[in-house]
Formats: sequence, C-alpha cells, structure tokens
Amino acid sequence: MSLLAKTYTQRAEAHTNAAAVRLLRLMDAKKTNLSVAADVTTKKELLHLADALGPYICVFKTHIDIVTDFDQDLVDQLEKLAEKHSFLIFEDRKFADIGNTVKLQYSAGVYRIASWSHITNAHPLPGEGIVKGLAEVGMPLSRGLLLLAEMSSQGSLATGSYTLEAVRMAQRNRDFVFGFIGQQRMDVPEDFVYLTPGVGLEAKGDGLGQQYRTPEQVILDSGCDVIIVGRGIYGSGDIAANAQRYREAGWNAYLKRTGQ
Ligand code: 5IU
Repeated sequence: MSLLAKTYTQRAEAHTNAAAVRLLRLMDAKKTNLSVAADVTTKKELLHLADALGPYICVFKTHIDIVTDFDQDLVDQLEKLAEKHSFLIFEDRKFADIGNTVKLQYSAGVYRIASWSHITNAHPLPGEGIVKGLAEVGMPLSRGLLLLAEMSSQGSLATGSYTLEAVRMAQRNRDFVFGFIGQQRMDVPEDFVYLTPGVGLEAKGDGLGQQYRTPEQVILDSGCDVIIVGRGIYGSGDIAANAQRYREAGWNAYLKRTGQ
C-alpha cells in the first residue's frame, strides 16, 4: 500500500518518535489535519485562540517570542488547553545555530521551549550538529523535531540539493526527526510527516513574500499531511467558522487521498 493511501493511524506504526505517534493518532481521532499558526502578540489573544480553536485543530503553532507579556503562567495555561482539547503544541522556533548553542536556546532562557512544546523545528543549514544538540534535550522529554526542507515564501533559498540534504539528515535521525516543514513530499521510502504553511482559501499572498495554496493543493496534489493556517483563520470574521472551513477542506482532501 502506498504511503499516501494509508490513514494517519496506519502510518503511526512506522514511527518510533512519541510526538509523531501521538500526532498521527490524534488527527484521525479528532478528524482534523489543521494546525493554526497563532501569530499574536498578547497572552490574552494567544490563550483565546487556543481555547476557541482547540476543538478544530491537531497542532497549535506558536511564535512565543512575539508575545509581549509572556510569563510562565501563559505556558502553564497553554499546556492545560492542550490537554483539554487534545492538541499538540508546536513552537515554530526555527533553530539555526551550532549544536551547543541550540541546546541552550531550546532548554534555557526565558522561554524554556523544550519544557512545554511537543514539537519544534530547525534549519538544516548549520549541519547535523543542530539535530544532535536539540536531540540531547528533546529526546528525554519525548519531543519531536521537524526540519525545514522548504519555505513558502517567495525567493526561498531552501530548494534543490539543500532540500535533498535536509531529507538525508532526517533519514539519519529518525528517532527524533519525524518530518518536515515543506511544500511537497519527497519520494523516499521512510514515512515522514509534512506540515505545510502558506495555506489560504482566498488570498494568494500577503505583500511580504508569503505565497498561499489551497488545502487541496497541499494535501492532495503535494502529498503533505498538516495544513498550517494563520491569518486565513484569525485575520477576519468568525474565527471558529473560519477554522471549520479549513478543517473541512483539509479533511476532505485527506479522505479523497486515502480513498475513504
Ligand atoms: N511559516 C510560513 N512559511 C514557512 C515557514 C513558516 O508561513 O515556510 I518554515 C509560518 C509563518 C507564520 C505561519 O507563523 O507559518 C503562516 O501564517 P499565515 O497563514 O498567516 O501566512
């Protein structure tokens, strides 16, 4: 059976990483492959989005360093909401330094990301030491890592042989690296989970280089697994209704792909 015809639950069997297994199972259980990108700058807004959108999503994606009034209570409450609504937290930190430095950035500082974020991501740019450093912190906590294989923005330099090297790096570190942030699935035998930003049902871009594709293009045509949507959901109107639309579009594309 081809990987793309399998359900998320069936694909969980191909993973040893605890965050990956949890994610794949909860997507089928909740019937959602939607992740919300919560790029908001106050604690109140962030918690509101997590509570209001929690029922519709599998992953809540944060940029914790843009929250002006960040405190430990914010992550305590976020963790409670993750339990309440059964979603995973993904701090979109995009680590990009040498192994020793990212280890400290991941575990220490104001944010102590590893202590609350189930998933985080890293640029393969510095070489494999970045994965090794993050794994030393993340593996004992059952965390999972995504490598940035491609970006959605115009003129991204992460293409061609860079993207292929990202995949090879992931293949060598499958205990911790369970997938990618990318725009299209790469044809390799291993099962990797693809989370894909740059998703919009109406807008085609944002004037700052962002490029949008539809959930169907992402899940069905490009073989990715999770759609990441930010402003398409919280940018205007009824956020729950918007989330439901994206959830349905993403889920229908998955049902079509798996022939369910
Ligand atoms: N994001 C991208 N493109 C990428 C990567 C991350 O847009 O290639 I890697 C992030 C940035 C933002 C979210 O947090 O995903 C997309 O938000 P909008 O749907 O509002 O454009």
